[in-house]
Amino acid sequence: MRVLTIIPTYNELESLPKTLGRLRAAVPASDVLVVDDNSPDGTGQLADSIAAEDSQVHVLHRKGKEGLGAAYIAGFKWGMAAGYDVLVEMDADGSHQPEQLPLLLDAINDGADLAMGSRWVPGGGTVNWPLYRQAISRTGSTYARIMLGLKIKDITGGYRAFRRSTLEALKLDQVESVGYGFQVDLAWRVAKLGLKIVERPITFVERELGASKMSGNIVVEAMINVTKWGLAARWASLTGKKAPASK
Ligand SMILES: Nc1nc2c(ncn2[C@@H]2O[C@H](COP(=O)(O)OP(=O)(O)OP(=O)(O)O)[C@@H](O)[C@H]2O)c(=O)[nH]1
Ligand SMILES: [Mg+2]
Repeated sequence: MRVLTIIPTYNELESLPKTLGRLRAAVPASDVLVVDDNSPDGTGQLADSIAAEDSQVHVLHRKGKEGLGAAYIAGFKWGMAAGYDVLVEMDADGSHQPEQLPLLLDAINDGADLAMGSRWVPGGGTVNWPLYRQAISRTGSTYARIMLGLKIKDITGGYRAFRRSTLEALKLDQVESVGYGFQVDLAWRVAKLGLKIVERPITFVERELGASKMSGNIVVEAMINVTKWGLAARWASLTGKKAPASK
């Protein structure tokens, strides 16, 4: 299994080298693709200098900040074109511990089409994450679970491993959401295809360095989309037709 771990970055100058070092030590077999949106702090150049020393590290430079979702889609396409079998999503800020990546890869080996790191299953959790962030995450996941009729406990989480065939089956060009909405969107699309989704407990650690890019708008976008998708799915099952607004 050829594994590519994709790390999107925007101003992660302090965090990126630590995360990369930990990842290369924890899962040496995984290649890495840093997808940088022309970070003003020079993260892209730093990634280039690390890549120059390590042939398993690659860098994709994008013109400007277009959001997490667009960065991942560009990274997935790069990885699929390069022939990887498993594509991993991992934040640069240390929240997704590289040492826990084998848990997700094991789940893929055991037959999962999508393995999701989960804070909200037994054994999972968070470290130094403010209570209000935990509350937003739990409430958002519960709302999405009910609205979309899914069993996934942590649907906004962004530590995931996709089997290549899963990404091939998705229409990546139709995914427009950013931030948390992007993660929910992908999980919802995988679930609708009837593919096998497995959650594995992870411990999510609050970032120690750099600034968060999370915003109220991202949360609102995700809630509005989940409501739209949930209503469209209900409409479809009631009428046997696709709802006019569904994608
Ligand atoms: N390429 C790219 N990366 C991004 C963009 N926005 C966020 N990221 C990266 O995506 C990852 C997650 O972003 P964070 O700011 O940590 O967002 P978060 O994890 O939701 O928020 P915190 O929990 O507060 O850290 C980090 O590695 C960011 O650098 C973007 O527009 N482009
Ligand atoms: Mg973060």
